[in-house]
Amino acid sequence: MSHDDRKTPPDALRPWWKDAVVYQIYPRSFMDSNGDGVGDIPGITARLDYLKDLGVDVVWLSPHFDSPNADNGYDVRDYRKVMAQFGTMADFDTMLAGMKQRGMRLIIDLVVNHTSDEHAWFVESRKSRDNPFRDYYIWRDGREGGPPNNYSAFFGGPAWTLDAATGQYYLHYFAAKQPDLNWENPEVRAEVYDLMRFWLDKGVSGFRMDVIPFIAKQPGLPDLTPAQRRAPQFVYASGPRLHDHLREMRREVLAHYDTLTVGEAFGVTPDAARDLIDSRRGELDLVINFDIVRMDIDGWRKTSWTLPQLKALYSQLDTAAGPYGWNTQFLSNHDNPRSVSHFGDDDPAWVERSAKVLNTLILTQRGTPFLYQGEELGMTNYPFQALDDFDDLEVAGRWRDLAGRVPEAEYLANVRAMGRDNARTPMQWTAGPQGGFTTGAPWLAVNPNAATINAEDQAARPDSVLNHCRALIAWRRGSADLRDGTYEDLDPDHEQVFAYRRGAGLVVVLNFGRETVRYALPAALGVEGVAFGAAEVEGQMVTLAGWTSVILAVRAA
Ligand code: TEU
Repeated sequence: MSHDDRKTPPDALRPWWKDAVVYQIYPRSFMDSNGDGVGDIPGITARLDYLKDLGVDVVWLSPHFDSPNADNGYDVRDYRKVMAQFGTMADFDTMLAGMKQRGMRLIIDLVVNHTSDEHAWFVESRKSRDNPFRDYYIWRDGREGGPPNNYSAFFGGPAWTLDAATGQYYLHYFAAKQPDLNWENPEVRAEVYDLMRFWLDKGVSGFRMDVIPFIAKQPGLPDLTPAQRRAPQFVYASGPRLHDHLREMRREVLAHYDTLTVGEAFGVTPDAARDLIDSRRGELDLVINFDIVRMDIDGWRKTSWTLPQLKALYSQLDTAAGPYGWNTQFLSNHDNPRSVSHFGDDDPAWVERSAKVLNTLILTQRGTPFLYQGEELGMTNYPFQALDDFDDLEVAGRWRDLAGRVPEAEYLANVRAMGRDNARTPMQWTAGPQGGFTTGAPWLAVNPNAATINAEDQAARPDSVLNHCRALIAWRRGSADLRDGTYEDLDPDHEQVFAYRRGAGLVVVLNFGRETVRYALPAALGVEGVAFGAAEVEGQMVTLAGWTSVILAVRAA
């Protein structure tokens, strides 16, 4: 019997997460229930019906653990404790129960490349060279009065900090307050597996794994070459022991539960990602690939992108996943600008239409869609005026490296476009004070456009971005072609139209510009009519108004 490589397994064997729609919550900015200006877990619980109504199957919750918040929770002080600002463990249990009642699952953020420097392990580790926890982290002697090698940290400066107490340096790929764990130490791995079981036993359905490819370090930690220094993530993500660690984690923990694991694959090319998500290898289920969201960034500089380049990336990712892999589909998250400002048109006259086009793209590509909070409303970047308006440590950290070499106005223009705080401004629930996010003073300013872009208004308007998302998610459930059909780009070179076939029966056509386009579909496809959306169709000719999209039913002629 011949085997068709493009077929995914029959339904009974099909993992639930292939058909799921995932929604990311950044808890600090989602909903504040107690007026302290910081989002919290009871706030999430209060909005579960909103998520259910939208059609969300899985929530990915950014870190909710006890943390001194050097990096908003991506610096964990205690993995078994809930961040006090977010509530209590009882609040967490109530939230999880509420999700289960509504048929939703929860995945949490596993941040185990590094801990906070305030984690008990590091507090011990730095005490003396012979402390039992010394080997939980990566300590080295300096070299010629400086750090052990030339690694740089993502948030500025070297990736090594000298600790006066013992005269050695510790490694941190991110901030000095985020020391990297030593995954070569079996005790560290056992601790991580244990904390994973703690949360799985509570009923969470898996993990989004923060910079997981970075856990395996390069043997001997050799210096980076000048070329590698421009993008050290590719070196940090390719330590030889990564696959061993992930397979051990699967054997020890994940194989005993029904989970979804999605690895943040910063520094992993689509081809290298293939092994991580190959279902025969038992490593990860999905990865978050950076090629699309970082297609127009070079270091800290925003460059440009074109539609043909974007299309090439979608095809490349689809091919790279191969028959045994499955992709994630997303255009933003808490580390990237708002998708409508990045890939759409956030001019007030076009923001709604272009947000609908982008959400259609996310929800109709082959793979599991991930929506980031506010994306279902078309929330935009924030009009930052000065470097001081940013809270993110990355903005100040990189500026320390660049000041004096780069004009401040130039740096500001780049972080305005690409800075992470664009995505972290509070969720816009209403047109009222502080967008209905808090009754107090928000930790980060609410976008002034909450007056016109907010959930309350959009819930009441049938043609809103929110209702478009909701309808498409519901429609997608009934479409095997959208959930599982093959992907084929029908016109890779077109500068304004993105047209692709999904399975045998559907073609998606997206207009990425303000001008109306008349677009002819290939003669070999018989157009049967509009399946979802609205457009004028005459024979092979589709007329799409500026920033609109349509899904057509087709048959091979
Ligand atoms: O981010 C990984 C990461 O390296 C980048 O996305 C990062 O945000 C930076 O812009 C690189 O220049 C993950 C988390 O998603 C991020 O929020 C954390 O700050 C980071 O890891 C450290 O835990």
